[in-house]
Amino acid sequence: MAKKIRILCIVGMLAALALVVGCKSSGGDDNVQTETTDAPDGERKQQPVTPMPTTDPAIDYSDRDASDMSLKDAYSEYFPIGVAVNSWQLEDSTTMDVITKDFSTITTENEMKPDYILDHDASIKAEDGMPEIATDKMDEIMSMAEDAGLKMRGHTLVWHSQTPDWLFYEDYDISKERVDRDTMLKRMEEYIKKVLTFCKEEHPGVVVAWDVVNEAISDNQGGGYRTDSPWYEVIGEDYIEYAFTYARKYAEEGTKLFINDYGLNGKDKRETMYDIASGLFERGILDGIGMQSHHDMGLVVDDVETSLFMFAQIKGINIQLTELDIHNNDNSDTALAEQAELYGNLFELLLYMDKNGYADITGVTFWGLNDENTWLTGHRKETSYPLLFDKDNKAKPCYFAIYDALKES
Ligand code: 9MR
Repeated sequence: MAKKIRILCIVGMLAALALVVGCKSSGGDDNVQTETTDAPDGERKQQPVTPMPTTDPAIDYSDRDASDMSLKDAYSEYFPIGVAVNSWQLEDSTTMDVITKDFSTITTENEMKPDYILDHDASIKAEDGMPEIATDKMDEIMSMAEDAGLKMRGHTLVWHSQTPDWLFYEDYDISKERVDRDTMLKRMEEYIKKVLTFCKEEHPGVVVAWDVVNEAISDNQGGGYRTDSPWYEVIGEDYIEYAFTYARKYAEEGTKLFINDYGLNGKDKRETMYDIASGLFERGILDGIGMQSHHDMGLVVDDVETSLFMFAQIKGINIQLTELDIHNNDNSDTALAEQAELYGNLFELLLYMDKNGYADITGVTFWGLNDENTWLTGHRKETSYPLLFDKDNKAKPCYFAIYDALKES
């Protein structure tokens, strides 16, 4: 019954979105790094949406046992379930058992970012003046993934952060001038070529998706490009197009190429993302939109729905939740039950969209394995309990709620 009403609402919503997708966002930039789950200006969706069936927060999950359960198996019909990891976790056999039981893909939380891959000394010495990469760590991680039967999301090639400053300077020396656009484009191409060729030749079939460009959209009102990225400053706004052109040229056939960002449930970033992604998708150089999905307990699942419907207007585009977590500073049973309800509702939405063909959801990755190892505790400067497992890798209520979402939808 609720779903019938929902379908009627969807028809209305699609019509409203058809109007909205014509909107253009303008420029602007700033350095805000935090996720916004709501539209910054309090904007809400164009049509009221029927509330989804919710996971009952009163359910007592304490007697549930996750030992015979597997999220990746339970969701295998719909989309892969992934987790962000660090290499030390892959080296630890107990942790690896936890990872392989519930997840089929991994993303390196840091170790495949330019800061970790680019080799300054070797780049300075390179006779052709092009950037050199160090592949040992990457090789190790990809071998461990391969041995464990895990696929990988590559994260990330072109980003304003965790990319060494020297990459943008003459002779890789920050006391000199920034290089010109043409030199930077050559450096970009060479970097992308070296990383993707290594993946393709040394570990074929392991990396199934890449976040080619990360966080290119401004947090400013109006959205537009993040103009304080060194990539933007040296190359100009078409750096995104070039990055995807090179990535497509050198990536293994079948690797899905994503543009990835946070705060995509806010109107301005959502619309800018739609504009950028639709152009690149039409040209065949982009396959999908990565919605990072760093939420907090104020998550409004309806806002996610609005974004999914808008992005899915780009017919055939993949949508992945690439860095999912829900910040929660309270480890009480009540707070964990509320968090479980949010996670449950979110997954009911994802299943609903995917099952009915309203959006092609091709993966959901959690940004960390357990509450002990979350970036949020440092970032928020308070202990955070955002993930599926507690510090002892015991499944939390949200784990069971995500499982139960399969029954609800
Ligand atoms: O989780 C990552 C953390 O360990 C790093 O210190 C941080 C540095 O910026 O990056 C974190 O991962 C980010 C991801 O690469 C891109 N989206 C936002 C993530 C959280 O900041």
